[in-house]
Order: sequence, then C-alpha cells, then structure tokens
Amino acid sequence: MKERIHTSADDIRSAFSASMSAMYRDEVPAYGTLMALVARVNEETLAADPHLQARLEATDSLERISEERHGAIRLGTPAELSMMRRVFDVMGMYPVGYYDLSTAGVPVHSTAFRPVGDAALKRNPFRVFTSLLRLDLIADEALRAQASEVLAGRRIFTDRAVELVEKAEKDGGLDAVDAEAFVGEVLETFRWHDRAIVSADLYKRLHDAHRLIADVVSFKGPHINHLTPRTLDIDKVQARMPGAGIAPKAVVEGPPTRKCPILLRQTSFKALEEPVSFIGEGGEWKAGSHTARFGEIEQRGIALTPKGRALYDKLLNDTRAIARPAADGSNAAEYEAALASVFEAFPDDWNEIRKAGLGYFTYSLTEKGRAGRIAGDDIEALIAAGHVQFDPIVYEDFLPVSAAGIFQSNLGDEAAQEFVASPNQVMFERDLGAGVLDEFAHYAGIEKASIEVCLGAAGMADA
Ligand code: OOG
Ligand code: NI
Repeated sequence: MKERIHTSADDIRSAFSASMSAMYRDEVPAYGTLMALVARVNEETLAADPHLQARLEATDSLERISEERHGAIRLGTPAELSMMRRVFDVMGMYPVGYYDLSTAGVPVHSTAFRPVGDAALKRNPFRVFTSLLRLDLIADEALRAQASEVLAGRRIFTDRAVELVEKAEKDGGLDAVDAEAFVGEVLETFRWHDRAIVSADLYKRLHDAHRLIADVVSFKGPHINHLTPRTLDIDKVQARMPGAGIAPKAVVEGPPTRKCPILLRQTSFKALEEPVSFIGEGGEWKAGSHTARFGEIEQRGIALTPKGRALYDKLLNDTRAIARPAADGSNAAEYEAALASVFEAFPDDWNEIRKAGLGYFTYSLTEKGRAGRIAGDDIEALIAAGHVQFDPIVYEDFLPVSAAGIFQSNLGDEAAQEFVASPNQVMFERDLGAGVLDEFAHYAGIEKASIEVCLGAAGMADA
C-alpha cells in the first residue's frame, strides 16, 4: 500500500490564511485598499532603511512581510468554541492566553489560537483572536433565553469539515487532497452571510442589549470580522488612511512610538455599514443593515515580563486618567501627547530594559564566543566579554485594553457599557475543552532555554 504522506499543519495554516485573505478582500473591498496601502508603506520603509531590510531578510521572509498576522471571530456557544479548538489544532494553532473583556464593557472572554514554536511562527504566524459571548452578563432573562435558543439551533461547521477534523485526529494528519478540502470546508464557517437568522425585531432587541450580542447571535456563522496585516510603520499608515479613502479609528492602541518597540501597536479602519436582510413575518425578507467588519494593522515589539507588563499597564492607566480617547477623535492629539510623556518612564534602550527585568530576550553566542574558548557560568560576564549577545523576543499575543479599544471603535461610541468585572478562566477552559497556554511562562521558557545553551557551551569550554 502506498504510504500516506500528511500535509504539515504549517502548510494547512498557510493555505487557510491565504484563502481567507482572498475571500475577505473580495467581500470587503476597503480591506483590499488597506492591504495595498500597507504594502506600499512597507516598501517605502524598507527602501529608506537598508539596515532594517538586511535584518528582516535574515530573520523573516521579506516577500511575506505584508501578509496577514491575525484575524478575529466571535462565537456563541461552548460547543462552537470546543469544535473550533479542534479545527485550529489541525492547522497547528493552539489556545494561548486568557483575555477578560468584561472589565472593558464587552460581554466576551477570549483566547488567541496561534502557532507556538519558533519555526512554525516563522513559516506562518497567522493567529485568530477568538471570543466567546457571555450571555451570563446579560441582565434581561427572557432575551438571554431567546438568544440561547437561536444559538442552539445553528450549525456553524459543515458536516464535511467535522468529518475531516475527526479524520485528522484519528490519523494524526491529513493528506494533500484532504487538506485542500479541509481548507475549503473550514472557510465556509468564516464566510459572511447577509441573511440573518432572526427577525428585525429580535435583532433590535439584541442590539439594544449590546451591539456585540446582535453580531454574534443574528447570523448563520461567526463571520471573520477583521484581518490584520503587519506594517513596518503604523503611524504612517494611520496618517495615510483618509487619503486612501478609508476612515481610521481615532487613535493607535497600545504603547507610543518608541526607539525600542514594546508589545503591540494596532489600529483599524472603522467597520462598514452593510446591507443585510432579516426574517419577515410571512417568510419574506426585510431589508436592514449591520455594522461589524473592518480592517486592522499591527506592529509588534518585545514581549514584556510580568514586571514590565505591570509597568506598561500602570503607565497606560496613568495616560487614560489624563485623557481617555474619544471615539470621534476630538481629543486624539491630547491623548497622544499624554501617552508619549507618561511613557518616558519606560526605559527605551534594550540593555536597560533587559537589566531592569522588564522584557524577555534570547541569548546566543557571538562569533567571538563561538570561536574562542569561553568560560564562566555568569551570563552577564559572558555578555561583558563579548561572548554572548541578546535579542528581544517578539510579543506574539494580544492586549486586553487594546482589544477592547478595537472592539469599541467598531461597535460605535454608545456601545460603551459597564459590566461587573468577572474574569472566569475556569469556565472558559471548561467550555474550550482544554487549558490555555500561559504566555508569560512560555516566553520565560524560551529565554531560559537560550541561556542554558550559552552556559552549556561555556561549561564545555571550561572542562
Ligand atoms: C476582536 C478584537 C481584538 C485585537 O487585535 O486586539 C483583536 C474582535 O473585535 O472580535 O482582534
Ligand atoms: Ni485584531
């Protein structure tokens, strides 16, 4: 019998993200405009900075620089979430981190499905920020029951997609023919449906409870609500969006522009109002509209330690106490000025960040370290002797305050709403059917392993 060769999970993920990109550009033309703008700005940035170009050539794959880094969906039930975990597993995407958005007035909690190893991230870093609606945060009991009933009646995965997931689980992978079919079938779950599965009246009541509830409950599936390419200059793309005919959200989320970038900066163009139809009285369709889909861009910096993250959170809080960005952009300049000045307290030099224990780094032997007889078990001494070098570890995850800002700006200003903060990771993991990886432990592990390799080499030279 001919041996079955499985397509790698990385290849399936790449094919999936490419198909999703093509589908989304087709569905949301403004997203194609954003992609073109991002590619142009990335080219200009590289042309103006040969050093950056050389560095990216060495570490990333330049021709893929402007491709999508993430997307997002919002699910309605525990069963949808646990099936989605199995789907992403086939593509080498695992749940990392727990994000409680209730504190920020959004009735969901979330994780990010993403590749975890260095090689997988390099091959294709595509991740999906995945939220689960929290009907338990909705006060109106009758509405909650109605929403549950609608959700219980929908099937977001095709039968064939479920069969292929089961096959992949049983056989440990999919061959090329099945992998291609899998990508096509799974894509169906992310597709836009302009026909709602609820009446205009129910839609309005869900919408009045929270716009996000209407978005999750009213449709046949969890349409992809945005995709996010990587930009090398987020400020430039933000500034140029209006000229390209797309309206940016008021401010860039995350830290300010810095010499040594930290964590994640993101911005988006505002969600578009799109025609949809609702179920009418006598089986006819009733025209209406829905606002949910947008395009986003991201620029990543170093992963911070719990200490660095606490400092980041404090400085962001301090900034927002001075100026809280208004959705209409009226105080954007004031907010940006406050952000820049408050963040002066965060060191902007790699070695200072490292020595203060604020960020995660990988350590490696320098040429001198590899060539010479290096000695010692003190990493600082090895660095001082020029035997060991360090590089920032890129943050591959998300930020709850930023995510809330992205949610809010695409739900409209009036969506800002207070919920009692109620993180519930235990419930989320039960619904997911698995634990989520702790991102801090993960980055710490990468750093520690790299130090051990350096010290191991030094130890060998010692002996
Ligand atoms: C997800 C928003 C979060 C991000 O980049 O922080 C997100 C959503 O709107 O569903 O994608
Ligand atoms: Ni996003």
